[in-house]
Amino acid sequence: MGDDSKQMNDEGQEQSFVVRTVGDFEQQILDNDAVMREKDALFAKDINHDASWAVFGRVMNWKHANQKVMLTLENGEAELVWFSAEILRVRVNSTVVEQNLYFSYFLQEQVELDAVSLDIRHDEATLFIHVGEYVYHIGREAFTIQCWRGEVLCWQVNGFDIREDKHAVGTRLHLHDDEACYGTGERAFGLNLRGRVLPMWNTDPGGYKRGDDPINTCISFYTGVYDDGCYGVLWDTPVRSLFDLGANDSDVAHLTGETDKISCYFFAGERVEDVLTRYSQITGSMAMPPLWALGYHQSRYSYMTADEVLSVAQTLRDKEIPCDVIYLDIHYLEKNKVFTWNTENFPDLAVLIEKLHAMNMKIVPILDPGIAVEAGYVGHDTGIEAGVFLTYPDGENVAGVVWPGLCYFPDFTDSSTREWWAQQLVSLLDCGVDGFWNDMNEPLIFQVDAPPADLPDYVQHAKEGLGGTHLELHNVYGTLMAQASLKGLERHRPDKRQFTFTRASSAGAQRVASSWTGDNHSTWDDLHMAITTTLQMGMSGLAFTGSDVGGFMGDTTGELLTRWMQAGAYMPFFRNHCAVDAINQEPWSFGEPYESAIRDAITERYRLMPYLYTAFAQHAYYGTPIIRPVFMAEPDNPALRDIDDCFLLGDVMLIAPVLKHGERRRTLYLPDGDWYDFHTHIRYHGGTVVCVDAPLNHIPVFVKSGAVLPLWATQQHMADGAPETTVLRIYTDSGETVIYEDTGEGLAYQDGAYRWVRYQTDEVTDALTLRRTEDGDYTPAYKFVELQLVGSRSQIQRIEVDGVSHFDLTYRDGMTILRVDADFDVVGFYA
Ligand code: MIG
Repeated sequence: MGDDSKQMNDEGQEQSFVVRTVGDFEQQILDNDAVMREKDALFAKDINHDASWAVFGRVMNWKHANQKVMLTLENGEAELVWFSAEILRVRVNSTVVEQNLYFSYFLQEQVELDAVSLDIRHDEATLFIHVGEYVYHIGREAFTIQCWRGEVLCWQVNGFDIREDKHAVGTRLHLHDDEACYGTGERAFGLNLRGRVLPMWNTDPGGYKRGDDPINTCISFYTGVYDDGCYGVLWDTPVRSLFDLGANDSDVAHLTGETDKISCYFFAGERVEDVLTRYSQITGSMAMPPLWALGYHQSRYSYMTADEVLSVAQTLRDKEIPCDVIYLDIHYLEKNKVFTWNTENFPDLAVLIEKLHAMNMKIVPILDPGIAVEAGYVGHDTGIEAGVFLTYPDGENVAGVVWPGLCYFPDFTDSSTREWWAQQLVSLLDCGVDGFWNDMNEPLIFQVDAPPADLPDYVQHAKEGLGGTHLELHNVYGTLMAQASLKGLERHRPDKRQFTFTRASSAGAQRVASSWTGDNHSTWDDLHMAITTTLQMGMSGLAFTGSDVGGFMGDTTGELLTRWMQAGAYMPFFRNHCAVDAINQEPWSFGEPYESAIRDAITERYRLMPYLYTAFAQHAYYGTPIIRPVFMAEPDNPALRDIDDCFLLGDVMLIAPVLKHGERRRTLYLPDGDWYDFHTHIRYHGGTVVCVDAPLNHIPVFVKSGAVLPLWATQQHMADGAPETTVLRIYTDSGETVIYEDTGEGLAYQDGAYRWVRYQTDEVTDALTLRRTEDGDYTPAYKFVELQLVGSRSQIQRIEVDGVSHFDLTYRDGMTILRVDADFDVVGFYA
């Protein structure tokens, strides 16, 4: 393949992957195509998507039991269940269906009901269901639901409807005039999705550009934000669906799915954070990742030999560029076949990994789902024997061409298939790999001279014994593959935290994997999109996400790489990765001044680790995104809802990446309140547009006044956890910051070994008080903290720590500095 790809490279980067690789596979694809056309003739259904729609009609009857209300409708039935006052599940179907047909992969296994009581009143036209502070109005003439808290927050126009052929259902929701819409997974658009039609169908476009849609991960959940509040809707089915968020009718969101029944969840809330927390109560949360997963990751397609892997790792160490993880892309495999490796180029995988581990470097290999149709190959033989592959309705295995050539595809919707997959990973795990990278799992198959294709809708899935079609289950394929890989890891090292990430996924995937935003390009606009797509994934419940830093397809430049590394250093998943034919983009590839600027950016991330880790914990415990749209800092300002060229990291930082070639100043809107420049300590008034310096060696970063930032000493990797001393950088003003701490590895946090430390600052004339309180059952190893006070209005002369005065203060870079015991209660700074 190596030579082929070189030659193809000469044809230019505009060509997509798949076209360039077809030479290898063309005949196989054509032969297989003929088979697929035959199956189509037998099994493809002719569906008239233009058939007319009907509503479910009048409420004929209702019953009430505990937290549930059952409605008999003119054209079907509905069931309403309140999981809390703010979370309502509605199920609607045209005929009485078995409840297990609502089995959902999106939900966490145990969804707890808050005990709430329903107080139901009614008049001729409406049922009024009082739950806590909310009143839900159910229209009786035409079944519709409205949610009120004082005023109406969210309502259905037309209730639910069903297409007459019973092959599609839908619901229409009112969109407020000023409403902005977020979520729905990865979208190569701007942040606010109002006015778009968004297909729910995981798709690999073979390299995407702005406007391509859908792409690899679609999540059928959106949040509407408007002046008086917000709400979220989870369309709880992976079936091929469409979210029209005000495109056809500007004040209506029309959600439709190709099924005859629907279950959906409505989440009410005052703030976006509330809606996302409630969403995570239903769909589950991310487990705390190992600290090393928050480090810098170095990848490319592919490091070709064990020696190359070692030399990249060694160069990172020699150049003191912090890094925790290095990657093996498909060239480590024997002829691209998953579960094998190329023993010529990787003669002893276990020894390679031992050497990397000795350098405190982790290693993560790629996994592709396609299993080569080749007798004698372990994946094939064991898979056939265990009967794990997807089939046509006639029982024949479905085949398609991907990297190993003609392949079968495991049916990950079967627990025994996931078991089989986990088992096949043991040999890799025994060599010491530290995590898994799940690729190609939309899933897709190659075509000749065309973008990748999907498996046919009528392909059969086990769906945990319930049975289902690919139309219904395509969108959970990626998540379930990641779940199977996770199972392999958990089995092998049950006491550790796990790291897996995936290209395709779905609602709830945060329970099993993190993700990356697929095959972008090395352009400035893609750097901008990296922010948007990562923000959007955070608004979709899957916040541990990042882009291929530097860009995947095409050649990056020193400046673009530097700016992307600087932005990526503040994003959740921080991995540099590029395509097989792209020029090298390791941190040193472009020499100075880029190399130093990149080293500084990565080093800064490692210094910020305890703060970054807190943002991860907020996601794990509360479903709050790790990086957040700027409007969340000033939710009442409707003008901010489209901003996606800056982002918030955690509660108190704002990042303004440079997104243009040659730019050395950056203009941005700084939200209300005062902010300090993280690099210069200059204080700015927010609530206005500012323009600040953005030299090549850093991008603008702001810290909210009154905040306390924990910082660690520079480290080259996370293997040693927290250093002995932590810095607390205090930004003069009054405010509050919360910091999360635990062991950084291992599962003790699940038994309560963690704590939240609250730092409260109060500024009065000539003095600032810092109060520290902690909540939780964990004591970290560090014994001291170095207090660094930024921005004091007059020279600090004395610092009082729990009643004891200190005059031996250090002054550096405009900061007043003192080392104190880590468990202080109150510190006073006095002029
Ligand atoms: O068809 O494994 O998105 O990150 O380097 C390409 C090779 C297959 C696509 C992934 C990319 C990876 C590449 N893969």
